[in-house]
Amino acid sequence: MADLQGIASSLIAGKRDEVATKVRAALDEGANVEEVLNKGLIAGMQVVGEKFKNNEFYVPEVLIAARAMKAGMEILSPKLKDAGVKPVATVVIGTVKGDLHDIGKNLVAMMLQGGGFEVVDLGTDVPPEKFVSAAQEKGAQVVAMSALLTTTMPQMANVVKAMKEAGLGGKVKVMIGGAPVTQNYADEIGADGYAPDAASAVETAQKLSK
Ligand code: B1M
Repeated sequence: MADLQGIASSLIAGKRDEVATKVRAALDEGANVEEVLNKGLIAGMQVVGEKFKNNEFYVPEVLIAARAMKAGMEILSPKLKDAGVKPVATVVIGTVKGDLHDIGKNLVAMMLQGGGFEVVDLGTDVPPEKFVSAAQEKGAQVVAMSALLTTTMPQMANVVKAMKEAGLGGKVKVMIGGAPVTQNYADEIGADGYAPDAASAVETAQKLSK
């Protein structure tokens, strides 16, 4: 039987080569591609998220685990496409205009990928119109924004406004986060969701894309 638990354990330990070897072995043994993703990689990333939330893991451990996840995904992605496995939903993510902080945003993107989402990462300093056009082009269900500066937070409101003007209001959900951002602020600007950390961001995105 394929060692799916072993894939998860190697991912949690951040062992990139081990994850790749075990994913290949599982596929060679005829394991179902979706099962390798869900019970191996995603299951492992879920544990990483929980540990991060509980302060048992810090940013470096998450980044190393995410790198191991990526190694597994590189092998699995073409097979998933062949098998017609659809992502949970598509999320367009970026750090808002004027803001160059991307460590937290990258963590959120990685955790979302780990949660089975297709993630379109627009990078940093992303103007409202770029969020809008990417959401339209990619047929995204969620637009996710990060801001680390109190001076760039208002850009989030500008994106919400631009999305409404483009007719995406209510159709494409908006979630926001970043150190100075709060649930109150999300309510104030009419965002659909807020998450305080990368692991909770996956839960929020799951709720919003249902
Ligand atoms: Co800057 N910086 N920085 N900085 N920087 C802060 C944010 C600051 C708090 C430092 C301080 O003064 N104490 C301060 C902001 C003050 C404020 O506005 N309240 C600040 C400032 C002022 C600046 C500059 C203006 C400094 C200057 O030039 N005078 C300048 C601005 C540049 C710009 O953006 N235009 C600047 C520049 C930089 C660097 C380039 C040097 C570098 C960024 C490198 C990079 O990101 N590639 C940097 C850094 C590293 C920091 C600190 C030290 C660390 C930020 C970080 O990466 N944290 C930061 C001080 C601090 O926080 N201790 C600071 C780790 C990261 C994992 O956490 O990003 O909060 P965080 O992400 C978390 C959650 O917030 C959440 O999940 C993540 C994981 O749990 N989250 C989301 C984030 N996005 C989310 C989205 C979601 C959901 C959850 O849904 C969509």
